Amino acid sequence: MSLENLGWNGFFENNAYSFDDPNLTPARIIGVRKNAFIVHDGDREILATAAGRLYHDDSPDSLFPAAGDWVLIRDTIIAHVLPRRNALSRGASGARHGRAESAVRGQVIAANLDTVFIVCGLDRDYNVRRIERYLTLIYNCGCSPVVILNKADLHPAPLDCAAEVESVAFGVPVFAVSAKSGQGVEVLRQFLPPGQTAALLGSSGAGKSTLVNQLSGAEVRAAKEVSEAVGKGVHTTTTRDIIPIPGAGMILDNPGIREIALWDDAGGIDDAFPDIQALAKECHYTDCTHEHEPGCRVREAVEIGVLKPARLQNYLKMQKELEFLNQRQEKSANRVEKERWKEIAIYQKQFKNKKRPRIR
Ligand SMILES: Nc1nc2c(ncn2[C@@H]2O[C@H](COP(=O)(O)OP(=O)(O)OP(=O)(O)O)[C@@H](O)[C@H]2O)c(=O)[nH]1
Ligand SMILES: [Mg+2]
Ligand SMILES: [Zn+2]
Repeated sequence: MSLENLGWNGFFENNAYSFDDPNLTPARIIGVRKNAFIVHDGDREILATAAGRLYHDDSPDSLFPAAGDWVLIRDTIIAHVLPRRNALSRGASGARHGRAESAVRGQVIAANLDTVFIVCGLDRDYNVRRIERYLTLIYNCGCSPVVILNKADLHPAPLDCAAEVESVAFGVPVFAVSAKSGQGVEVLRQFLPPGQTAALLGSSGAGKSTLVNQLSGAEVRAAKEVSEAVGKGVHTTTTRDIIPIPGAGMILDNPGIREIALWDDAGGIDDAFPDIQALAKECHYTDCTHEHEPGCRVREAVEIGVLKPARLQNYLKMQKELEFLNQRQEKSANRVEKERWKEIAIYQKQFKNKKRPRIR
């Protein structure tokens, strides 16, 4: 393994130069554990911890290490996280029920990705609306999606599903495969050239770890089994790990995702719904919400059967979520600003009190 095989390139090198410290070594985060990280420096794997400073520094430029990050280490300490090419983030779990503050924090699933595989089982897991949501999330993060419809062996007409997904995922490659038997898996290697990293996203049980095993030709990941004794799945993935595929790139196996909360609003929704976007341009009102206004081309398209009502509903739902998120982020920014002024006021008061000699 060399740094280049791990994905090191001029972009990261340029950023590393600025630190100009011979005691710092570049390494990539290939595994995330509870309070530690597994990093690879091109020669070996090292169990490392993040410098205390990284836990406390919440300035916008300060990054906390995530899977796929390039970092600078000093022995076993991660001293700096280098700027990211991209980062796959979602709303922090518990965002809806948690404190407002946690709601406006994103969770970085992984950084510096070349491809994101959306893995969807062709069993009860199959859901076109969820795929649309994944696409919005992935486009928002500036990553390239590929849809993998897994467990094709369990479905009577997997190609019909692939066609259905293609009709909502404009220009996105869609493949029906069986990770278990290996059928159709080989074509995925085109997205895994040496030095590139692909991440797997999908529900628990979709077959992500099975796919990693099939691609590596070895049982590198424990795949879920249903324990007869307890009737529950065991071996469900709980860690994020980047696995090198022999003779190819790297693949990041993630724990299954239950809820895909949108986080960024970087135009991903427009990329995921280019059909609605094009129709909306023709609506009578430029700020048409496509819900009740006259002269709405989007609703007309639904009426004449060109656009599926469920797709429009999904789009509007996500649109509202993003608006809500923007409002909360703005509110939180205002609060932070207010708190900063409060601190300044307290400081000024203390300063004033100090200057004045105390009279007993
Ligand atoms: N029939 C069939 N079963 C599959 C296929 N791929 C995976 N499975 C089974 O689906 C179950 C779940 O597979 P995993 O690979 O553990 O799923 P996962 O996505 O890694 O799940 P989490 O780690 O919980 O997120 C296992 O029992 C696999 O054997 C497939 O192509 N066909
Ligand atoms: Mg797994
Ligand atoms: Zn409209």
